[in-house]
Amino acid sequence: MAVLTKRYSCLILQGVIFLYVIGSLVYVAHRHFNNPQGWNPSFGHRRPQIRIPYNPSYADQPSSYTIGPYHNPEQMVIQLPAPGNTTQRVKAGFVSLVRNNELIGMLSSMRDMEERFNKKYNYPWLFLNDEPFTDEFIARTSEITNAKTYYALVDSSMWSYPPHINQTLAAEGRKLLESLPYGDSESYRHMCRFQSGFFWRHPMLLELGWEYYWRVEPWVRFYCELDYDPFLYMKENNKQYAFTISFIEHGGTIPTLWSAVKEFVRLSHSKGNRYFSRPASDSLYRFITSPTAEEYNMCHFWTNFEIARVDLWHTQAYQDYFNFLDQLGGFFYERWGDAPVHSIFVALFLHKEQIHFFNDIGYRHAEYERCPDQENLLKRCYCNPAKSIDFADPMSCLNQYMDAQHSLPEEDQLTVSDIMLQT
Ligand SMILES: Nc1nc2c(ncn2[C@@H]2O[C@H](COP(=O)(O)OP(=O)(O)OP(=O)(O)O)[C@@H](O)[C@H]2O)c(=O)[nH]1
Ligand SMILES: [Mg+2]
Repeated sequence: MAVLTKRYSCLILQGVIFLYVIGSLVYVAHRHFNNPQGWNPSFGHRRPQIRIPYNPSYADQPSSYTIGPYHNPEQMVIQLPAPGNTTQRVKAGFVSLVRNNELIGMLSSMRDMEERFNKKYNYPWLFLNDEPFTDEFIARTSEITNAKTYYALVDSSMWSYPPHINQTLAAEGRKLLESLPYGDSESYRHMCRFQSGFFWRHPMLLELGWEYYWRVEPWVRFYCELDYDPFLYMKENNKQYAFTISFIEHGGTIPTLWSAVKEFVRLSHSKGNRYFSRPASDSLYRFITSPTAEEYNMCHFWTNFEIARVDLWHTQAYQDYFNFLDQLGGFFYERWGDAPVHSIFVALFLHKEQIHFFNDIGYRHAEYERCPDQENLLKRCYCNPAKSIDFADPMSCLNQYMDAQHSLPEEDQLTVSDIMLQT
């Protein structure tokens, strides 16, 4: 019996040793194959893992770049500020009108903005909504940034039918345009009217006292590393308005906008308000119309990306312009968009040098994107210039923009008003 017990103990011990050896071999092999570089044969120790950081700043920010179109002998050279000035700040921030159910899209846009630019600058975010933001929206959007976040309600004084609007006519207008994008949408019309006439005087924005804002929408992309501050760039270069995509509007949504603008110029003139008395050659009016201003060519800057001075919209000229358009009711009877409303105004009102094209901020909204094709910029971007809406694209108005920036024809010696009043 004693002999038998001894033999079994010996067998069990041998089995344990066998399993231990096999187990050790499997463990060592597993670590080796899963981590061939990190494993160190001096048993039990691991070399610190060598991680090659994914470093997108593989090229330094260039000091300048040149914008085509290549057939245009007067290409535009843009000087960029030196990188790394992250101490000086402008009173500015991001503003987003957004719905609770667009939270994920908003986080996605914020993530890009924070990664490409704002983690170095920490400009605050202001979120606006015609309904109260949910706790989840507030928690998640404030978690994703180190910057301050503000949340404010847009009340019915800025988001409802003004008393002069005939709502039966407005409903008929929606029916007529139902085949066009958002043609039958009531909320889209409130949104466009708000973005045209109200966000810049929202009480929260006024309280923040920002000089400049950058409009950001959910589900947009920012593709390029930014080592300078676009707000500071605009301030130091006396820029009032900036865009990155210029586009041809669907004319069906704004059939009477151009005649309304002309009527506004006529009326203001008759009252002695010469808002557009700048020589036409100094303005960007050729971006939006022909030399004689007969028709609107439908070119506009996409406002889903917009960096501008808040007080541009506080000028008497813009307030009178907006009030006039609002009285006519085209935001509801037709479907006037904030993009053509803003673009027409800045093209007629500003000096063309006060308008800036941010070619170096790669950007995507819906299915369209802008990606710089200059080699020194592209090395800092995550986009494909072959997909960019560019000079060759019939939907783009970059050619009109560049031509308007350079054109100095004879007739442009007239003032903007002179031209608008002559037809
Ligand atoms: N709070 C709120 N925000 C809205 C409403 N409608 C639109 N927005 C916001 O207003 C901005 C513009 O609306 P979009 O629906 O993106 O309009 P769009 O850019 O012309 O159209 P898309 O090509 O579909 O993006 C976005 O930031 C939206 O989140 C609304 O009813 N309530
Ligand atoms: Mg959008």
